[in-house]
Amino acid sequence: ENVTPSTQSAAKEELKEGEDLAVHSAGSHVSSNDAPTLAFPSISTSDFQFNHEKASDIIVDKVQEFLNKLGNARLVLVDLSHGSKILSLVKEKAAQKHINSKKFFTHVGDITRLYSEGGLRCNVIANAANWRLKPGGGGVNAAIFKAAGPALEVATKEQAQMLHPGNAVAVPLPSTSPLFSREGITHVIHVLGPNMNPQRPNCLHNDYITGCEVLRNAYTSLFQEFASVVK
Ligand code: AR6
Repeated sequence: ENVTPSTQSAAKEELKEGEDLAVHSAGSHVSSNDAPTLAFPSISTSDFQFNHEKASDIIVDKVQEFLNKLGNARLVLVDLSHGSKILSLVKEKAAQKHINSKKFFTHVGDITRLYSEGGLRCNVIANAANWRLKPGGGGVNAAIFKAAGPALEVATKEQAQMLHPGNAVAVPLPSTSPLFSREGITHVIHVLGPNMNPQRPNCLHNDYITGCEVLRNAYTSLFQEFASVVK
């Protein structure tokens, strides 16, 4: 498996935290000494077909820029498999830049099961959304709307009807949502990234000058929304 010692120990630490939590505060997933944590998927690199090398540079740049501004908050890039190319690229580039691995790390698992299956406590998750902010469509968007139940669609409509590429919107999750009660997630931040897939709306047809700018804006907007949620 493609697991570095640092991610292994981070994972162990998370599991330990998870165990403590289960013993000491069953039912409540948030305790006062928790560092605010945002888990986010790699925006645009699957269904939207954005180049992984370019995306990984942008993720690491934006993480580095925002970690300083976010106090003790943690950022976690999540993907489903150990073979994830974007996770390995980001891990490698983050290490090269000596980014603090306690404040930024990668995690393999389902973003809708971070606590229940991964023992990782995150209070906010990001979604790689579509412009209509609608459920379904596959990928992480379908998974998050399904796991959150109808409450997320209702709560999303109260915040926004649509998104422009490069923008993000934070949605407070009603306590009736299983993502709240089971996983301890209080907000979902929808992010619309640049699209390079000709089968999807607003395709940029390989214009990576615009694409990179839009992806940078998307992460800026995501991390700003996270900052205002946890402030
Ligand atoms: N947990 C963690 N990561 C996941 C999960 C999951 N359950 N599911 C997918 N990923 P994508 P995009 C990873 O395609 O490229 C949707 O249909 C995946 O491996 O979800 O921005 C929307 O409605 C990849 O690394 O988003 C939009 O129309 C990352 O999440 C469109 O796709 C993003 O992959 C957005 O395309």
